[in-house]
Amino acid sequence: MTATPASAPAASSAPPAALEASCAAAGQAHILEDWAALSEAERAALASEVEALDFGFVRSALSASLAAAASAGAGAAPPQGVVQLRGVGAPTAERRAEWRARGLKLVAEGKLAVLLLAGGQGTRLGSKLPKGCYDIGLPSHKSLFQLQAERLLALQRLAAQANGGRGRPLLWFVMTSPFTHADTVAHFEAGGYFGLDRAQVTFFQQGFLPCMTEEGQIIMESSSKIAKAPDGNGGLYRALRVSGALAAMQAAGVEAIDVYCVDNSLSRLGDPEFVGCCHERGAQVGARVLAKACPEEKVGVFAATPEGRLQVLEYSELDPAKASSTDPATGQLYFNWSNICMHYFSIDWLATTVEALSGPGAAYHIARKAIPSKDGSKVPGVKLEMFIFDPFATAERTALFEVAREDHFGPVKNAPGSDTDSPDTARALLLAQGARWAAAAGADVAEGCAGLEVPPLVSYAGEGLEGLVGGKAVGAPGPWLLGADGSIV
Ligand code: UD2
Repeated sequence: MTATPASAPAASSAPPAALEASCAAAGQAHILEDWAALSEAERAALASEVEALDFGFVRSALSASLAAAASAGAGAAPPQGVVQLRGVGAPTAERRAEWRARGLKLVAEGKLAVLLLAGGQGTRLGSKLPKGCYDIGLPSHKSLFQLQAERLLALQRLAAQANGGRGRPLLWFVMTSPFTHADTVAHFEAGGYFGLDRAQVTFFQQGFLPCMTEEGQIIMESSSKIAKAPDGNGGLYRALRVSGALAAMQAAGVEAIDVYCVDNSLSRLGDPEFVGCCHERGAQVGARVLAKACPEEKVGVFAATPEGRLQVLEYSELDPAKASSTDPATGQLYFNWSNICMHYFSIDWLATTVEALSGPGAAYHIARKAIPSKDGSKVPGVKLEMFIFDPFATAERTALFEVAREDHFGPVKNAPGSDTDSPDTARALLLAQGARWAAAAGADVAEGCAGLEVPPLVSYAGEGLEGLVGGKAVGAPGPWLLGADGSIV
């Protein structure tokens, strides 16, 4: 009796009747057309992909998206710029201290949760692993995930200290995708959750949507694989319902969440000043914003809808003339506030939005792409993705909170060696921030010093360094790593 090699076609050549019926009923019978030639393993993989698909949802998503795209151009009034920060402006030190205390109290009472968007494929970076696993080359060689885990733990400790030494664990919800999930969980397991209690970290997966022709035919990547892509960072809303993560937040008494991007090396996740400000104002949606570096900077910008609601325009949607137009009253760029994908959502607004966007009829952005297909050719098709800011216009109460670029935005988007948004530029920003913090705490930082890495567990946002570095020399060239004992190595 010889063993059947895994790659040989299996005995029976017909697909299971139920599988065949569901594909046929959806007009997608071609998905199984190569079944007879597939191995057992390939058949199992294809069957589980088909079972995970909600054909009705996919069909309604495509038709709603095509309809929305068709009507978007017709008659829609042009967006206006957001010429003033909604109610934040230039706060006094006292106001900032009040917001910080309020934010720390929310953390200590378990009313704030932090949500990490980590489902993106990070193709521009060129790394095979999820972006959060990436080592941007700091002296400690910590990954982005580890830096963020330690920031979360540092914030949790600060909140407890500010509230009588008592505080709840700060819950961290990490959204992955089928492309990043396994490697992400493995990284956390290998790192022992970086000092966090495993129970405070919840991984949940966003969905994927099949790549299709405009007529709705699902494109096969191979004989046994459907061509698919993550459903965008706005896939968060459906994932929160389907995974049960929203229900878990509500059960835990969470009142607001702070959302950030895995690829922002400077992400001050859970920033108590920002969270405290949004909570005090009763904001449903809040966002940290930067003044644009220049009109042509490639970031999304905040704008007002004709009804005065909040929206984000991606740089691809803003023509150069509009991008460089200035408000005569202030001389400021009319579209001045750039989106760094660092958001605050009240749990009530989030629950309403999840309800609205995770059912049939939700519209997605349509990206028309040449999709690699099973016969080696590229098929003209569409990818559907939702952006996290798509539903912002439903919020009546919003807050845009200006932050300093050098302290809050260090994107890692492009491959090493690129001159913008690369691991090198992110590393330089982090090291420069640590040097600034040390100088402010009384250290003597030499000219030409390449910077100082201040680990999050030593300081979350530059606080408490006087006793460690006051009066010390931080020499050139460096860069250096600050130890919890005040060592600079
Ligand atoms: C995002 C913003 C853009 C600007 C820029 C600044 C969106 C849609 N665009 O553009 O306005 O703020 O960042 O850096 O937010 N992600 C998922 N699942 C997905 C796709 C992305 O979790 O299916 C995550 C990804 O892991 C990252 C974040 O969303 O944490 C933004 O990723 P991106 O590369 O899609 O967005 P980008 O940089 O083009």
